[in-house]
Amino acid sequence: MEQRKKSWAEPFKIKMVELIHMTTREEREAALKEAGYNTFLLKSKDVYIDLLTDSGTSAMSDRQWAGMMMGDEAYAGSENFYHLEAAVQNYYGYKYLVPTHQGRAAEHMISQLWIKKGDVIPGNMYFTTTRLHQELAGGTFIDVIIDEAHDPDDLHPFKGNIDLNKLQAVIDKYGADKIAYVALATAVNMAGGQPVSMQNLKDLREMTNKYGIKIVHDMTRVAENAYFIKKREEGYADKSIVDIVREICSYTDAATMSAKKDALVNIGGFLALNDWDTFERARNMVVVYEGLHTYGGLAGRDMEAIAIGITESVEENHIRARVEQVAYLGNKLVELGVPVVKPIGGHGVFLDAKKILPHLTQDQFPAQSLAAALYLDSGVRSMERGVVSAGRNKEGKNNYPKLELVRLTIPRRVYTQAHMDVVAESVLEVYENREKITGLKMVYEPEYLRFFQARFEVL
Ligand code: PM9
Repeated sequence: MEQRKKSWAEPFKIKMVELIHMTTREEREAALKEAGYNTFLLKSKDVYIDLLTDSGTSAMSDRQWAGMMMGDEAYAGSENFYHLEAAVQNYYGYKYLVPTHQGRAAEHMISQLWIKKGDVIPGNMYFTTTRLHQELAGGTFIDVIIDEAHDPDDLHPFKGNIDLNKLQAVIDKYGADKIAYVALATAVNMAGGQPVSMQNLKDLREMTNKYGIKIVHDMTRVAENAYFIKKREEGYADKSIVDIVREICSYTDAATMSAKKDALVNIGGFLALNDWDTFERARNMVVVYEGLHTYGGLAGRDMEAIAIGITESVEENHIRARVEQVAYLGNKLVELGVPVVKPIGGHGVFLDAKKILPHLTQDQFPAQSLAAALYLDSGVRSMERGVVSAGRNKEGKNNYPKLELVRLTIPRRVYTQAHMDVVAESVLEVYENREKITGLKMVYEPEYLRFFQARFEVL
């Protein structure tokens, strides 16, 4: 007899709830105007379902909260640091750990340590904070992700892959000694949470070894990437997520981590290294910017929560429910005919604003406008991932990314399937009234990472 397909369900039950507030359309209109049509500037109290980000918004487990009570808040040598160090060594296989208050602090350190002025950093699509730190260190990011990643409709199963021909062209043009390192992200955020295949990682390692080029792994969502490898790549169906995660990390030399995502905590991150020399320099640097090398800007209790969160993040039932919940929303929107990035990624569903609002030029900020319209409709908060996020190039001109997206990011262990249904209904409502959506003009633009604080007015 053929085996019935088994549904996934959340591998937890709810012990405590946080009440959320529903607003009227008039209240949302006022709130949006006050926020300059930027969802980052909305007050949380004015948001109904918050899909701005999966960063620091996860629900911690009772085990993690119990761990918080075991915080050893000694200035130096906190017991929790050693628990975190052991978790990083055991689950990821990196030798040395420098804790940081969040991911971008680790990006700052590795950029300052490994990038010289005039260097280039090839990588699989830019990420906002990562590229900024590379530029502040005097480097230039070069995108070497496969072309399929820039096409929302392409169904390539590993749209996060690096195009080795593109990388070879960068090596030929600049020479290996001008390449600071390859910036490799797993579950590529700006591409829509798209994974990298293990084969691509192996090939990349072989190629970089030939030239003595290092690989820095942005492992912020490595467990989600591992889930896709298990599901889609030949030879991995029977391997555990733990083993797949370790194998991924084994092909890289260093890692930056925002523990606020995969690792299920509200704050924290780290730099992980394999070479002692860089570790010593990073350990010295962290005392300048973050705090002593055994806490790096974190409380002992925060490090304990991360250590426990790492173990939970690679549990099979957890990662399956996490990624499949995102797929549930994504597939629903596909069925409703709403243009989204396909295949559905690991941490969110990305609406294709270029396709939804073809009457707006990219200078009229279609994704920003769509995110504002969605909030107005239902109080669902999303994030622009298009021309505003892409910022300006070194000559001060706007970058125009091919992908102009609105990200519906799903926090881990926070919302139910019913919330996903409400989100889908609201997206459909906005989609059906898309002709009425007008563009925006930017009336305030901060110097760095403009998407966080820019203000807009309706055209
Ligand atoms: N990502 C996100 O919402 C936080 C706000 S947007 C900058 O997706 C990657 C792949 C990330 C990331 C943050 C960071 C920075 C590095 N790499 O926010 O500094 O997705 O902990 O991490 C956000 P921190």
